Amino acid sequence: MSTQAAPTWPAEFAEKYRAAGWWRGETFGEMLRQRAEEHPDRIAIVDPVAGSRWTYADLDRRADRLAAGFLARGIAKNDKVVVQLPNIAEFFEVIFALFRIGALPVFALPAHRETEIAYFCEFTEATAYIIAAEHGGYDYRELAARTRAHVPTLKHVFVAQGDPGDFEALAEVAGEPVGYGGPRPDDLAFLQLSGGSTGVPKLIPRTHDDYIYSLWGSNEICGVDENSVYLVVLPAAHNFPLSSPGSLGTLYAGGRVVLCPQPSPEVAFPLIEREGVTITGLVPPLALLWTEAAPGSAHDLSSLDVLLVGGAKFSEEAARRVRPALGCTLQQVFGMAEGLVNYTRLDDPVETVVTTQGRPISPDDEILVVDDEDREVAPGATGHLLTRGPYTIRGYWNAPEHNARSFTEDGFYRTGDVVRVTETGHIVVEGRAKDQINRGGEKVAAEEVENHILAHPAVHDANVVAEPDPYLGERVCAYVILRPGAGPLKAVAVKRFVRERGLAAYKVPDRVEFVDAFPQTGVGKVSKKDLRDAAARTASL
Ligand code: J2J
Repeated sequence: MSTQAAPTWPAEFAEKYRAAGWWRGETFGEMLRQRAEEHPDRIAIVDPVAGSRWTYADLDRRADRLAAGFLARGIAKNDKVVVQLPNIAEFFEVIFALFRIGALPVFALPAHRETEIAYFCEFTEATAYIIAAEHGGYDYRELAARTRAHVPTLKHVFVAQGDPGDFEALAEVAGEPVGYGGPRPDDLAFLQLSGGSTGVPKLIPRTHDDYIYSLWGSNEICGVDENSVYLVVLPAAHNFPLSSPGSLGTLYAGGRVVLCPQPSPEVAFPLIEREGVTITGLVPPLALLWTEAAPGSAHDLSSLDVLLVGGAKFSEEAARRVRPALGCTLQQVFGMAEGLVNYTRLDDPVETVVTTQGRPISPDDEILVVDDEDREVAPGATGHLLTRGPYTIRGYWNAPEHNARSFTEDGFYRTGDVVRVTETGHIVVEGRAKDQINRGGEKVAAEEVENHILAHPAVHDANVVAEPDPYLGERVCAYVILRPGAGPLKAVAVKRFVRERGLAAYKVPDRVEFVDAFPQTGVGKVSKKDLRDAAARTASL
């Protein structure tokens, strides 16, 4: 596959972003080296389960040795490596080793299963796949064995933690550091996953230059510096905890990253107290849970300065409860792995913080709000959000047809979000035009789930829509038409069928309804709006 697979910024834009100082000409590998030279003994990574506390010098040395080991096994610049790790210290050792070589991590989530992993490996022609032996009661070695059996390019499986079984332990991979011609700042650093609205997930090509800008830009807005302690609560590879400002922003600033093995208050609150956590990021359902648990908690949460909430719309009432319950400043964040990230500012008035999703990081983030015909709407009116800027991609990786739909001719990304912009330039998310369900921050592409349901021999047709849920915001609801004479089918059988096809659990429909026909629009297409309305009525019964 060609290395030109990812559309990039036209030269005049790249020059502009460099001249403005947004792109600093740094790479992740050099960045870590510099920090390790500046403050070798400062703690970079805390993994409370393993009991490890790595200094910047430790992380730098580990990344170097692992990079040498990867190179010795033939993993080279531009090779793709699917990384599916829980919140463990090795995640950082692995990605910095790959960054040093210029091999590209492909960020999978721990929830992904056979279907998703096989697709990432096949589509990227990945040469290696990195897992933990077990996590959350699931054996990733079995997943790896099945994946390797039908992905011929996959030469290596490395197990970062636990018994490696038939595979190679990551701990054995280390070699003596050698020189390597690492990547350039404008080279790709990794492939991030898009929430997606199509049959298969799209991959997002991010460069060192653009991503590093989103980090230091976020650090300035969120007050992250060398004294910051960031708790990684959400899955480490997701764009939000990785970069807004997240673990990588914190490492850029020389602060400390603490890994939280799971997001419940029972696990997170003692860690906040013990490690003096100053900042973290949560999706709305978790923010609700923490807000409810904090007042009765015996743990001292007073070190927590800033709570970022984003990934899905945070309701105004819930937003108002954050400071009284947790004693910290709320920052709403509306971001996307494709680029654009908006934050409410630390000195914004409370009303702005609780009623808007913030404004862009960069003065060079261009925001357009347009109608269905791409005409700009009147200021303050609601429309589709298009954006272009110094850390927003110009196209997905190897997806020319999809890119023609998802980007305008002049390079604006069609976010699929429906927004309005206030007089102060803050964005309010009003809805969504993309065919996606936002299940408490986890994105589910309707078409992907529909395709899996359609594979059932008794199913004639299927449509998947969001239905309201008081805790998650939205849940996945499937409407199914059975084949004539197919005999009865239970909802649980459909759910089991989808799960057994090897799909992440969060994509399995929460509810399945059997119907005789789908509501139609005037032109005879299925009306998803009517299905959503029907789902909302049932959900409120
Ligand atoms: C409403 N919808 C939101 C919000 C994201 C920081 C924070 C989040 C993400 C993320 C991220 C929302 N209110 N506050 O990458 O760096 C929905 C929108 C958006 C989509 C992107 C980050 N915050 N959303 O959630 O790539 O629909 O990134 O387009 O997973 O989530 O999803 P994702």
